Amino acid sequence: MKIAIVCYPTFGGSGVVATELGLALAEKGHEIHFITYKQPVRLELLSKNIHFHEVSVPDYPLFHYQPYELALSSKLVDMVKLHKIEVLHVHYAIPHAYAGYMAKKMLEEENIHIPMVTTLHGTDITLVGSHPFYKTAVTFSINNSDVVTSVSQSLKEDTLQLFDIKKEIHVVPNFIDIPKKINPFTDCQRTMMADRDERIITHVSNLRKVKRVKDVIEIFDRIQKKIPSKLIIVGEGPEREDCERLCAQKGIEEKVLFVGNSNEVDKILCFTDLFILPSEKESFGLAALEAMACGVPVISSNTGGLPEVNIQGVSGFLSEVGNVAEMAENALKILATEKTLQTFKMQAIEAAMVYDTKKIVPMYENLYEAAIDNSRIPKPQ
Ligand code: GMT
Repeated sequence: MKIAIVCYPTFGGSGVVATELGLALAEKGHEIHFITYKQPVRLELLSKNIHFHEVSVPDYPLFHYQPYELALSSKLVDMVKLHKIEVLHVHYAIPHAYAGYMAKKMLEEENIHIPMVTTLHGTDITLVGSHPFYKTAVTFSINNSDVVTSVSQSLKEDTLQLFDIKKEIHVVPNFIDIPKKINPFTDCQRTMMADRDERIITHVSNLRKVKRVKDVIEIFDRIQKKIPSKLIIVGEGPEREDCERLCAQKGIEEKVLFVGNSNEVDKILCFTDLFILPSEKESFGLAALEAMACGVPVISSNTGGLPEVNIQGVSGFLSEVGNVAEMAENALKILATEKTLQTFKMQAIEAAMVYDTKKIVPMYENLYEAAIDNSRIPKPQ
């Protein structure tokens, strides 16, 4: 199939999922066209089946806000015609589903019928999409997608509760290439990060309020009082400065490393003993799944889709949002002995296997095929 993928090219989870999906589909022989404003961070243009088309929005003094949706929908029309694209897959409803719908309509004028698959990722529904400023347009673009998917059962339920949805929502969970994750590094360079007797604890996110990064520090503070340990915080975002200040106030700044955005998350996970994700909201928690696939147990909140990924007492533990005392206690349980830690590490990998790329990507292929078949059937006037 010839598939166009629209996504955010940055470090966010939705862009990562879209890129990994495109790469997996290209490996299976599909022709993939990424259409976005910058080359996605995880995209390597080394395959004949992968194409990248940049959307540019020229500056103009009249524009207070740049009309990105307009430029994107025009680009989509041009690329669909030029490359004979058969299906459009937009990731993150805002504004991609809206721009995709406009492209579809423009193409219909020329008698080209292309189905649009919209994947809902989380904040496009829970934090941003349901805001009164966007809700009408988001509802419209979901209801006018040919196929709608959500990355977890929990996100499907949130969408049905927050919006007036007339479409079926298919749950297609996020995925991970497990064989690529298991022991990819022979030398983990652990000693560069911590002393031999220290445990390494990691958090990866875009350091926004919703991730509750201060809770990560509170939990770590309790852990480091009981066992020698280091905390690595990966990612950039608005909470970073406050969190650095909090570490200094607690006198633990020497034990906490803020490493910024990284393309080497797998390397960091390779020497990590425990992952912490105490988010306020989390539609799925791709970061937790990535950790588990690398054999790292997870301490998380029990919000949103996290209980679908992190299995209580198996791959780690879940607690109510904000219950840092219980999260720290559970972390100490996992780290108590080498034997317990190894058991949780093995169990984390096993739990991650449910979401292996090979199991999930065919779900998207089936939906594309059905959508293409359906778009060929003339609709009643
Ligand atoms: O919150 C983020 O980390 C970014 C955000 C995004 O859309 O890029 O992530 C959302 O989508 C991810 C991929 O489907 C999910 O794994 C995250 O749970 C989800 N974030 C939230 O719901 C807060």
